[in-house]
Amino acid sequence: MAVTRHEAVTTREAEAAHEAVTTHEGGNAHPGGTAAGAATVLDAERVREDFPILARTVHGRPLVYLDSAASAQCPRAVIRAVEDYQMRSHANVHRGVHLLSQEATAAYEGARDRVRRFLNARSTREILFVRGTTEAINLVAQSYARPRLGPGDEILITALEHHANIVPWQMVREQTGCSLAVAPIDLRGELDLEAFRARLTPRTRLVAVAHVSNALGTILPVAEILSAAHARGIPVLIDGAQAVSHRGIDVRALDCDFYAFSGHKLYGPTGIGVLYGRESLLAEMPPWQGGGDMILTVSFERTTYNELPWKFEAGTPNMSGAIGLAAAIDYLEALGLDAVAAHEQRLLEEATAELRRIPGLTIIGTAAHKASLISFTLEGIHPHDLGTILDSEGIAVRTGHHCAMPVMEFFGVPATARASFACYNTREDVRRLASAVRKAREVFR
Ligand code: C6P
Repeated sequence: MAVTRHEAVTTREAEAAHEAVTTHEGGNAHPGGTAAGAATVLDAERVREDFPILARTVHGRPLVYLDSAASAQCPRAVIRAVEDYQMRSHANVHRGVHLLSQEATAAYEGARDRVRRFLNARSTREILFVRGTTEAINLVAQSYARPRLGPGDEILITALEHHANIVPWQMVREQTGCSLAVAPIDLRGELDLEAFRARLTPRTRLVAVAHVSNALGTILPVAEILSAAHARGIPVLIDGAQAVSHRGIDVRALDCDFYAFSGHKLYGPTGIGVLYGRESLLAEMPPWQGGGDMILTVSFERTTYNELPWKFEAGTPNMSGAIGLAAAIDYLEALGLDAVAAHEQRLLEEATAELRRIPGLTIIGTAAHKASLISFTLEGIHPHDLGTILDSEGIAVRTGHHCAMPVMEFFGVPATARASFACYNTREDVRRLASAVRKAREVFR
């Protein structure tokens, strides 16, 4: 049966991924984490072989892909899982009695359980498939915040949020008359935790914060944020778009209320993402979109809604996306999140040191705890021009405001160039980035 075949494909690829990790001190490499006391080292050259796109050239040069914070590349395991589903089992889910529909349903719901295990959620009722982080946050805004909030109520965010964690709350503000409070950051790009705590008031009804800033790399102290908010009985949404590929997320240990992420930043397909929600909260929330699949019964007088999680999934869902996402999680856990994180942190340190040596280069975002991305400016060169020169060298970085215009305003820059590092990047990539930036500097002198 095709469902079994999916499993066979992902398991085989996951085993291959496993070989890319060597374990020292005699321990075994554990998917999803490192055995206590064992240090795993990722063989990035071997990992690269799993990502077909990395073999291509750009403008005649071997590709150096440093834009994984925007969208990470897909390993062959993900491409194959999607292809296999489309070639063998594709049909609409939850609807048909025919075999293909049953296989598609089993694979789609199996993917939901894979995400549940990845996040260590209690139940698949807490795992909603959405288009991505943006849609997840909009769902909470419209279904949790909008019906509850009114004038006098406040939503608290931070000054380093992505637009996806600002604009949905502004829309709720317009719809309900509530207000939006913003906790400040400092010049390193770190959240001022004392100021954050001071902004929690009896009016605060919801806190929404990034786990990792996409523009600065800052890792936020989410445990402290959660305990401060929960001490006042305030629920917390965490925007995990930039966190999930770099660290294991345990929603039960975190005790967060909502956690949002996108598949395409986790080596999965685009158009699929996840909202984790605490079941007691989701159960009380009305559906936010109406249509097929989210109902139990419909008459012209009255509709009754489906159970969780389907109450929040109106219409035909993204089956192949969910299946691809599950394969991406298999792949990443077989590499080992600890091994990947350690590898990326080494690259971050090396790249930071290399770039700091370049005259006129300023790193924007120097928090003590950073995920593996570096935002920077180069004196006398607009980041877009810099990006174009790097592209001509085969190096893909993102340039612009990174959908975080308030962050750019805070640091007084129109834009930055951003290099982000993933499991498949190497020291050679860092070396080529630094040498291309130096070359750009010469061009504009
Ligand atoms: N950041 C980046 O290059 P979507 O587009 O829904 O998958 O994710 C939105 C989003 C939300 N929060 C954070 C922290 C993010 O980084 C992103 C996406 C990309 O930084 C594209 S702007």
